[in-house]
Amino acid sequence: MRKEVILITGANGEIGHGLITYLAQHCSTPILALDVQPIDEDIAKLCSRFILGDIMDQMLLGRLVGEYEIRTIYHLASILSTKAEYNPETAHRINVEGMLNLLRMAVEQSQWQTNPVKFIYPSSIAAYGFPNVAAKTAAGKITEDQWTFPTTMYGCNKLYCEHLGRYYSRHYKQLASGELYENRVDFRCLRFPGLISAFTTPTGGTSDYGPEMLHHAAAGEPYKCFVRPDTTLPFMVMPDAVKSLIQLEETPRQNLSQLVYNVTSFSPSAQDFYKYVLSAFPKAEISFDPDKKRQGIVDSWPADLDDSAARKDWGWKPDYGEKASFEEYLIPVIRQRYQK
Ligand code: AKB
Repeated sequence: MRKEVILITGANGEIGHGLITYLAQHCSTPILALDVQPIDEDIAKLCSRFILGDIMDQMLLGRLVGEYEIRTIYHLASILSTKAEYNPETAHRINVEGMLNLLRMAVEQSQWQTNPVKFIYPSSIAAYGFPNVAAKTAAGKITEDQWTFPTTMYGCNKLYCEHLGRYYSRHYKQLASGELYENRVDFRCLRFPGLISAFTTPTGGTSDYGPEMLHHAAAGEPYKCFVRPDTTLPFMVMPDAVKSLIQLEETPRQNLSQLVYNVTSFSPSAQDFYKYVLSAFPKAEISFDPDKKRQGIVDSWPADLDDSAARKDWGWKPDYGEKASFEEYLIPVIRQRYQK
């Protein structure tokens, strides 16, 4: 008998930490964690097994199909927007070919099971692209199908991977005879805003200025913010990001009218971040030193998202608005962590 598991790729990343912590407390299905980096001890102990391995390794993924009955895949592994610009072709291989490997594995798994494998994929605001700040400001809240003209390799990868998910769930090998590929894969995708965790710091992203400002201030380190004070992006704290992943996974398929959903919570400017950080850490040394090129990426991303489809179809609502995110989650938890 193969063992039933939930597979999490990119398990040692920011979302992986939050998701594994939640699942270990609330879900009885064992967690199989995969990452190219060794996993932190505190989450390793919450997993049934950790594999130090690469999503590009098809032999490894093939062996997992033989060994496990994978019910749900959270495919979190990805090269983020800033890092991807330093080596776009490598990022493309990891983000797109890695996704293909996982989708192929999910279809293969689904053929052995009564229900298709649920494939949960975090996409991003990077899938959008505005030509300039004026267009971004004029657009305000945008729906899933507006302004999908990404300017970064990461954004192009995310948008294309959303399409791959749709292809693998609805059209994979559509010319095959009989019912061989009827039971394909149950693909479900969230477009996340910038995420902020009180426990981990992001690496390689462009929405990183928000969380970096906060963590540097708490650690007593000076910070130069690489965007202008008026720069605005949508954000969400990690507990809400995890909540949205779980809620989307649990929603009956028939309630989902689309494959890709925006989710968001609040849209602070970098100046708003600065104010919250300074009120909690009055001695923080924060300055603004915009980097023209990274600023350009942030200016191409929306200031706000219309997440009404998620609210309507599966009752999405964040627990933390702007004030609660800072005052009830980020600041108290971060303060406690850095005091230790
Ligand atoms: C990044 O900045 O690359 C990510 C994202 C917005 O998806 N945090």
